[in-house]
Order: sequence, then C-alpha cells, then structure tokens
Amino acid sequence: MSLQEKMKEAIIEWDEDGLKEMCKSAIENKEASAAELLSYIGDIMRFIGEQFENEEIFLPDLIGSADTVKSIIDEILDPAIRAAGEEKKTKGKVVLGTVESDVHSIGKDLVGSFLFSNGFEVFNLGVDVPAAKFIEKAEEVGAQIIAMSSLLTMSMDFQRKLISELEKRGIRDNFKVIVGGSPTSDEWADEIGADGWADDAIEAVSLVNKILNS
Ligand code: B1M
Repeated sequence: MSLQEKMKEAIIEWDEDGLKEMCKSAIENKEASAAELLSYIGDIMRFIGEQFENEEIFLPDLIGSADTVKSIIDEILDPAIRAAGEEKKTKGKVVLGTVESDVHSIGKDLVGSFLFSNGFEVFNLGVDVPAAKFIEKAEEVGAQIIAMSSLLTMSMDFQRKLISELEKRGIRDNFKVIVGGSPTSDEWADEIGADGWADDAIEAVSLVNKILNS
C-alpha cells in the first residue's frame, strides 16, 4: 500500500495516532516533505467530500475525518513547514482567514502553509472571521495582502462585504485583496472588485508572487 493509501485509510477511520506516526516518519525518513503530505491530505479530503456528496458517508463521518486531519496539520505539518522556512527572509505579509459564518478551515490552512513555505509571513486568523477583524489585523501588521477563503455559497458575499468596508474606510488602495474557495471563481473576483482569485494553494502562491512583483 502506498503512503497516500495508508493516509487515506487512517483519515477515513479517524486514526489520529496512526496518521501522526505515518506523517512523522515520512518526514524523518525524507519519504515526503510536510508540504507534500499536506497536498496528499487535500486530495484525500476532496475524495471524502465526493463520498459525502454522493451520500456514501454522512456528516458525522465527515466531521471525524476533518478533525483527524486538522490535528495532524496543527501538530505536525504546520510546525514542520514553519521550521523549514525559519531562515527565510519574508517576501511579504498576508492576512488570511475564512470569512464570517463559514467554519471550513482545511483548504484555507493549506493555502496558508503553502504561502508560508514559499517565504511569505502569514497571519492566519482562523475561521468565521468578520471583515473588521481582517482589516484591523492587516493595518496592525502592515500586510500587503488580505486573503479570504469561502467554501459556502451562503458565505461568499462576506468577501464582497470586506472590499466595500475597505472602500467605506477610504483604505481600499492600501491592500491587495485575493479570494478563493470552491464556490468562487475568476468571474466572482472580478464582480466584487478583488485583485485576484486562485483555484488552489499552488495557484495562490503564484498569484501572491505576481501581485507583489508587479
Ligand atoms: Co462542509 N460543505 N459544510 N463541512 N464541506 C462543503 C463545502 C460542501 C460543498 C459539501 C456539499 O454539500 N456538497 C457544502 C457547501 C455547498 C455550498 O454552499 N456551495 C458544505 C456544507 C453545505 C456544509 C454545512 C452547511 C453542512 C451542514 O451543516 N448541513 C456546514 C457549514 C458549516 C459552516 O461553515 N457554517 C458544513 C460543515 C463542514 C464540516 C465542519 C463537517 C467540515 C469542515 C471541517 C473543517 O474545515 N475544519 C466540512 C467539510 C470537510 C466539507 C467538504 C467535504 C470538504 C472541504 C475540504 O476541506 N476540502 C466540502 C465538500 C467538498 O469540498 N467537496 C464541504 C479539501 C480542501 C483541500 O479543499 O477547501 O476546496 P478546499 O480548498 C482548496 C481550494 O478551494 C482553494 O485551495 C484549497 C487547497 O487547494 N482555496 C483557496 C480555498 N480557500 C482559498 C483561498 C484562496 C485561494 C484558494 O485565497 C484567499
């Protein structure tokens, strides 16, 4: 069985200890980097999401798998990525979060970890983050980028709300705003006046690089 298959089995069975051991030893034995393990987890969660959509599994299964993954990201992968990136000079500051009313964290955390491992300083505000909190943090740390994730059709409008709030405060030009998450698109980013949209964590890195170098 491949490492990805073993990880998938552990996530489906909520085997947090097993998954932790696999990830630790894969990193120690240089079988895979923490960033690679994160992208395997993204694929596995997408597979689990499809099973949920097809009603092959139910909400409690989904929550159990998501919790298993979250603890491994927090305890093993994120610290490993941070340790590897410690020496790097920061290429820019990004304030990141999932918008108000939305608690989906996995994709947003992937984006944060990829940005971090590519040399950006990331201020991850978590989930269910109101517009004012994004703005206040961005002002406090002098961020160049505000990055908002939204996984729900119902929460997307909070991305628009943040941009309106920047305009209302007369500080729209102080920040570049990027958006992402499965219900969002390039067209949506244009419609709400965002500065960019990324389909996944790898594209988010390219987008931020492009914005900061232009
Ligand atoms: Co929820 N959920 N969920 N869920 N959930 C979805 C999103 C859904 C599509 C499932 C479905 O019904 N088909 C659906 C949304 C439908 C819609 O509105 N369009 C849905 C729903 C309806 C709900 C609830 C309402 C369910 C309920 O209670 N009845 C509820 C809402 C709670 C809330 O937020 N208020 C809910 C709850 C949950 C859990 C708590 C159980 C759990 C989240 C746990 C957690 O995150 N800690 C959960 C999960 C796990 C999912 C699915 C199965 C998987 C999401 C995920 O982690 N994907 C999801 C179905 C699916 O996606 N197929 C679903 C893996 C992740 C790597 O991908 O998040 O897409 P993703 O992130 C990608 C890209 O989108 C992009 O890059 C990431 C990495 O490549 N990206 C960005 C994301 N943010 C970005 C930001 C960027 C750039 C790129 O720049 C700023």
